[in-house]
Amino acid sequence: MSTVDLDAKIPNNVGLKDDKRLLRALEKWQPNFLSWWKEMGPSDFLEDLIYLRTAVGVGKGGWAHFDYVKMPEYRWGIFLAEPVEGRKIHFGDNLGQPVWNEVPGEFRNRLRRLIVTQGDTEPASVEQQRMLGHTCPSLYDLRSLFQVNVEEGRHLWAMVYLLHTYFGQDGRDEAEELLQRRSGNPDKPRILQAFNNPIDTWVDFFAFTTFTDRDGKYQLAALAESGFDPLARTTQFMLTEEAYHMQTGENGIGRIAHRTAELMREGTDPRKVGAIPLEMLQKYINFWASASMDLFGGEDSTNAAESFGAGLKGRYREGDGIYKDPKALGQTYTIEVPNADNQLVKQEIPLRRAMNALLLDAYVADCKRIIDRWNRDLKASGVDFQFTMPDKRFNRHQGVYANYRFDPQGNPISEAEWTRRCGDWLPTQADRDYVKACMVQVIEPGKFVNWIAPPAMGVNGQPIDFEYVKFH
Ligand code: BYC
Ligand code: FE
Ligand code: FE
Repeated sequence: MSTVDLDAKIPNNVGLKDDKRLLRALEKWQPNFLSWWKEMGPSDFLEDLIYLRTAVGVGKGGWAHFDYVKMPEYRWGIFLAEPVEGRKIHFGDNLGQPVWNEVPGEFRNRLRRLIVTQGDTEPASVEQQRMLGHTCPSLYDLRSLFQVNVEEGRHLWAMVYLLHTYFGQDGRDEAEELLQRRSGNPDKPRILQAFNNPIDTWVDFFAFTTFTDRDGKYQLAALAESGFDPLARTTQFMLTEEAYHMQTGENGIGRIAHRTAELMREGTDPRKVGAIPLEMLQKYINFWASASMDLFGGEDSTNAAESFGAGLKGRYREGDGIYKDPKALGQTYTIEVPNADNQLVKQEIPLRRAMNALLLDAYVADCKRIIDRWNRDLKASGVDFQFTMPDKRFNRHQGVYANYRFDPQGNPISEAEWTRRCGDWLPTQADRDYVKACMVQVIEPGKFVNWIAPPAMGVNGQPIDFEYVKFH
């Protein structure tokens, strides 16, 4: 049982105080992280007191600690889930061997790449969201934003811990570069495209936390199966934080739709009162869902095959014994790819090469469940509108559909039709201008801007009109 050292300069449950070299390296990185936070984290609000939860343990109840904190004083720590005695690699070519507690030499580059890619998304999202505080729809939502932001900061710490501990000088260099790249900067962009897209409205934020943080859930879940045990244990703990981010998104979009439905039922045109029309919300769903599907990489991927074969990245819930063959050999996966006439033709690929496609399928099914929940509420509101999840072929820039055009139902279409219709499917500049104009800051406790309904309940048993942020 690893004990949690909460009083250390870097709170942790990895026995940092007994590893002086590692401790020194991380303590050297810490001020750089803080400078990055002050420069690229939430713009302003650094002196304000935010009602935040902080991890104080990795077991049940480890998240129960809430207090007012200034963001730069948040206790970013290093927490790994408890090790499982005698854990074995449970998929791929090394099936049945004991898990690794050191980096296996032959997989070093691949592993580092996975960790760096994961790590890069965390600060990227904080950068993308840094201006949102100025237009928050309520104090409740402002707190949620900052909760998500500090936890993404902790996710960066989680990956930097692995880089510093297991990858020597290369790892320390990579950790430094994680603080150098900048979301949307053409000279030093973040690694994955969705993390270079601007998030300058709360509609983007809620769609991002619904769809992009949910990619986070699936990627982390696949890494939590890893035969490299420190990665598995780190990502397992990160998943407990991810749940809150996705909930923020689901509730946010749900509350926007609820408010619009309420207005429509009264016979008010949402556009006349600064609310978000449902068709417009659907376009933001289409945009962020498709951008997030790109984060799964190509459907047919030798990278994915090798990561699976090596035992570095498993399938979703691989450890629950839901797959027949833990080696995934001798099976195929059918993808449909367009031919020269833009007709979809079936093609069989070895299952191992389809690991990204399998993870994407699980993700899409999950997204559909969220959309169903929004739709149930719309139905109950008596409004004749239902959201849809865009097909996995729609608006893709990675993978087998990247160079073709499809409508949101996944039917192949011509370039001309795409040009004619894409403004019906994705936010236009006019839509973005309209949504931006709706973003006005509301910070009186218990008050909400006109385009969003209040949540069903407050945070940590507090009332909805609680002072979630105390301004200095
Ligand atoms: N953008 O074999 P392929 C989160 C590259 S989100 C740019 O098809 P692979 C979070 C790829 O690198 C979760 N490049 O795919 C959410 C490769 O380049 P090379 C983040 C892309 O490698 C919200 C080439 O294309 N975690 O945590 O199997 C807020 C061919 O790639 C993209 C991870 O991503 C793209 N979208 O899979 C905060 C997990 N897609 O090698 C945080 C770690 C592919 O030819 N990463 N490429 O030069 C991975 O597992 C894999 O890197 C990917 C790509 C799944 C991303
Ligand atoms: Fe994260
Ligand atoms: Fe997240």
